[in-house]
Amino acid sequence: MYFAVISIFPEMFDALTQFGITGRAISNGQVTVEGINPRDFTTDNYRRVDERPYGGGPGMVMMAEPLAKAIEFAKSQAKVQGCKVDSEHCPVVYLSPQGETLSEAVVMQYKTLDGMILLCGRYEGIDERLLSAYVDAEISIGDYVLTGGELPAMVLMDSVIRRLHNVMGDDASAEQDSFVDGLLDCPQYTKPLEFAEQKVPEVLLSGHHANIAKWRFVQQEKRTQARRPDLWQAFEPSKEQAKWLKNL
Ligand code: 4GO
Repeated sequence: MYFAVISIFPEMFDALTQFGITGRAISNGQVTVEGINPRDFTTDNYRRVDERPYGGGPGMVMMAEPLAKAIEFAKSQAKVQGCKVDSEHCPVVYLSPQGETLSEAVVMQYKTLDGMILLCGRYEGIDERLLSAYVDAEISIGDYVLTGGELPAMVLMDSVIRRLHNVMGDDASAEQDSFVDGLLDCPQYTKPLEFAEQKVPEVLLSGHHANIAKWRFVQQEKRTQARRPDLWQAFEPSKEQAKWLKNL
């Protein structure tokens, strides 16, 4: 999968590309990340990408033209990388608080793409005409404001990359975590057997796989009811889970 990141701070993406599972997915060649700096597409001596807003007010706005050139370059690179370059196969995605909130459902859609071109704003944001002419989708990672779109872009990339086939060490582990079946995760335990006067639950030492599966599901149910009643309301249990719930 190909990711172009358009950012005046492309080095920030080292945090994603140099470490852990995402770093390995890139070394393996399963994922390609290319930083594209809109400053490289300016024509003035100062390499300016921002200007004062029409209508006045505080702060600066990113100008359309360097970003348009950066996006056009990103599209040519996406094609070199084997992407079909259209909004269906390799969309231009703008990270902003005005976007659709990222969820595991959105991630599952995005993981099927050839690639994406991620547009990271700074300052007060980007000239609206650039957005209406070039942006296919707008994503938010939550209801708060950040100083730039780079961290949200990395959040989106991480959530998509870990869902790609063969990226996680254990294929099952990506299937097990929170939200995949619509519930929060169960508690996890490892060595030692006792810590801070708390023992590991006996059932996890029993080797009885059916009992362990049931216990874990009941823990998920308890947690989800207590912490996320909205998720519990929407949850549809499997046949086996329905049976476990009846026997509580
Ligand atoms: C995205 C971008 C928050 C998000 C951003 C978010 N803040 N909640 N800031 O996903 C344009 C200039 C937006 C700074 C950017």
